[in-house]
Amino acid sequence: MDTNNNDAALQEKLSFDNFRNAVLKDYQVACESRETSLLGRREVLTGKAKFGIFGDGKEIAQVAAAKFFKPGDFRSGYYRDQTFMFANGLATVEQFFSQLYADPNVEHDPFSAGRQMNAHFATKFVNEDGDWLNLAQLKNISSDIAPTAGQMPRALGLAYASKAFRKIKELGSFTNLSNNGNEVCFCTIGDASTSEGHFWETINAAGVLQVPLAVFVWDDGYGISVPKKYQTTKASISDALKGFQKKEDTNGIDIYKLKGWDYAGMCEILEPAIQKIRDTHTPAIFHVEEITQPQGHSTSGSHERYKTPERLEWEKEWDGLKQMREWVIANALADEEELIKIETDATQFVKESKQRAWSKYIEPVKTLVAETIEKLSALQSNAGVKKLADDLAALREPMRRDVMKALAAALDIVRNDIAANELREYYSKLKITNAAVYNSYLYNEGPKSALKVAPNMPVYADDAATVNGYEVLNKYFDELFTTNNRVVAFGEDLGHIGDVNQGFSGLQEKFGIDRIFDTGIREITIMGQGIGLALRGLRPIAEIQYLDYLLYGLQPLSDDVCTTHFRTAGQQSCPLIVRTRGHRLEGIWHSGSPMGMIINALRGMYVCVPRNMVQAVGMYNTLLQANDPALVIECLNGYRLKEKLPANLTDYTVPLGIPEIVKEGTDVTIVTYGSTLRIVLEATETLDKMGISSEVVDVQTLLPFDINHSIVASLKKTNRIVFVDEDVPGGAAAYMFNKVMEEQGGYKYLDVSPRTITGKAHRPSYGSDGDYFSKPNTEDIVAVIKEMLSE
Ligand SMILES: Cc1ncc(C[n+]2csc(CCOP(=O)(O)OP(=O)(O)O)c2C)c(N)n1
Ligand SMILES: [Mg+2]
Repeated sequence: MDTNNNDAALQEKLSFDNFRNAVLKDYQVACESRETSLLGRREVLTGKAKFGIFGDGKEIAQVAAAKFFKPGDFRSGYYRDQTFMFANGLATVEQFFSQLYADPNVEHDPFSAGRQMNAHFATKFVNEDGDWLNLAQLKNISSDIAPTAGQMPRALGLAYASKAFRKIKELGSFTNLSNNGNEVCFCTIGDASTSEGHFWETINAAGVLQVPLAVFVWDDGYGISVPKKYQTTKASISDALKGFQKKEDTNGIDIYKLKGWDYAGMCEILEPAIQKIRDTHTPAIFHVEEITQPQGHSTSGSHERYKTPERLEWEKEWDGLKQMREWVIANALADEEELIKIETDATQFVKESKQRAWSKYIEPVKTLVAETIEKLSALQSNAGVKKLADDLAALREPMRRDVMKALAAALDIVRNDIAANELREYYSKLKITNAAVYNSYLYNEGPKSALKVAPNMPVYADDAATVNGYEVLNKYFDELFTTNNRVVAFGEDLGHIGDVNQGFSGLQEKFGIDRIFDTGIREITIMGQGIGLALRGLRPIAEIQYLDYLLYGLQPLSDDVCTTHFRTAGQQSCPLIVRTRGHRLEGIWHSGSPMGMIINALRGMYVCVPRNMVQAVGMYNTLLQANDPALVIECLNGYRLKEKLPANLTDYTVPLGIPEIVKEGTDVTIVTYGSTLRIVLEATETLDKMGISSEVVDVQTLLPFDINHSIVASLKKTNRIVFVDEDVPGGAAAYMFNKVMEEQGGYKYLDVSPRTITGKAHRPSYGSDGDYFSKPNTEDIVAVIKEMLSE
């Protein structure tokens, strides 16, 4: 009896000690984080870093939230979350400063290798070979982006992936990627950013889909200087969202209000709430109110300009650190002395971390400067060079660009002097090293590069069937979903009816509603759903119903997908395939071909423009073997054209960046792609009859473009070239022109001036006549080429 009592007392003491220690650890992290903000701002104001944005004021809310972030979970957040990162052991203060200094060494700034502004975090998802790590056992941070609310669509997708893993039985074996879909996506957003459409689209989709999404709104009452009365209906996001509240017999979201300074209150609400999200996949929003921002928005301005003295006073009083400190004392968890020790230790720790980060950042640059000065000293006899070396040596905080500028200037002075040969070589070598540091990883460069997929020709049986274009796709997707469990496809009208052109007809019935499904009309979050699935190791094919509506989904692609690999220095990959259909059909919004816009906005994705469905399938196969994201634009008017059905549907590949000569000729090279190719071929029949022999090149992919420079080879033969597409003047035709003339040196082989033939600047008029007079037509092409031949 006695022993039992002792045990119970001991247990109680232990659990009290554990509790006390955990609280004090949280207070310590909060203090370190605050100190990081204060010191970080100073580093910017004294010129050691360019810009700084910090998480001061959110410390207490974030140590509370971090308690419930488990291995396997994901975060999709924004730049205020340093405390959450520190509390989870996913960032150190030293790493935080390394990023502030833009240290390009990925071991120092493991979030972005100096490529991102500070407080833009990430963890590693893929290894150097492009294989996914064991994400189910890691705490995962999808790489932050600066566009406000840009994290929302991705958050939906990361949460949605848990649902996919839980529902799709074929995914059961991917235990490295998910533990039965138990992973919650923690999403953070500022109060003002909830004004963005992205926020509303995401919340609505989450309420419909029922996914494990926990949205934290850090509400400090301002978006930079604009108060929430100008941002949000009723100046309260939780009040405005009330109609979304889930009830017993409805879908929807749970809504909680928290106070950002109330450590105990937040922990109490969050523990069961996060567990409910994990268990039931009911999304929730945590409106964290009464948050402060002691240093104002960022280093770019001061908040005294827009906050009243009363507000500033209130912020001091309700500072989370102060409140937590009082709570700790009031509950006798620590005494004044203990807390002062935590606070002074924090100050010291942050100072030392900062110093370590600075020396790690500056030492390699100083070494480079010393090496450069030594190289320059070989030419010391030249007074100009000597001055350059002296100036470089005098810089207290030199940068790599100072070295490059000094070297370029020195080489300019000494010109062809052979004594400068070594210097010239050194300069060239540094250019290459710097390019590797600053310009790499836009696409996968390792074994998972789409450009490394081996080409494999389609094979045709002797009695190969001739079928409609859509049937080629339909049979392909049928085989693909049978052989590749990681593929899911979704979009508007894609599930039940099998897409508006029947590519997926009958396949939902066969493969289930969780692998092939309909979505709401919400292109931004369809892209987000794809992003999240792709980041978590699946192979989503996300559909945009018509190319014209890609514009709605373009922001997540351009800002998020295209930069993922680059901004994480290759540590995250987003192998999303966006499928759409476009080019000419009818009317202003069903016939667009805004390829110039697309290829400019989507560097970082590949852009495939197959001329028919057999080519499209080969491109899908190529992409599915690699980790690069891509857009595939099928020809809207090609679904009912007849094509021969290959026998090796899921095996053959179309290599990216390799044009195909679809008709050989000697007088003129015509470069084109997509639907226009058929118009061009029609024109060449007329030209043939006139005795003009034309060579027609299908570029097949615009990104990448003709990587082996095969088009200039054709031009060498014909000495005449014309680029044809149905984009606006100066769009993708001008891009192809530039590639061949400048990059491939095509200008050297011209007998007559090169031409572009494009659509008109306006959107196409309706009907077949509208099409004829708006887009390039056969007669226009014939006329231009006749003119070229007579020059
Ligand atoms: C799409 C977009 N518009 C504008 C900006 C510039 N900007 C950066 S932060 C910010 C205010 C965000 O306020 P809030 O969401 O409340 O977050 P807080 O900084 O207050 O935590 C603005 C307007 C941006 N980054 N992205
Ligand atoms: Mg705000």
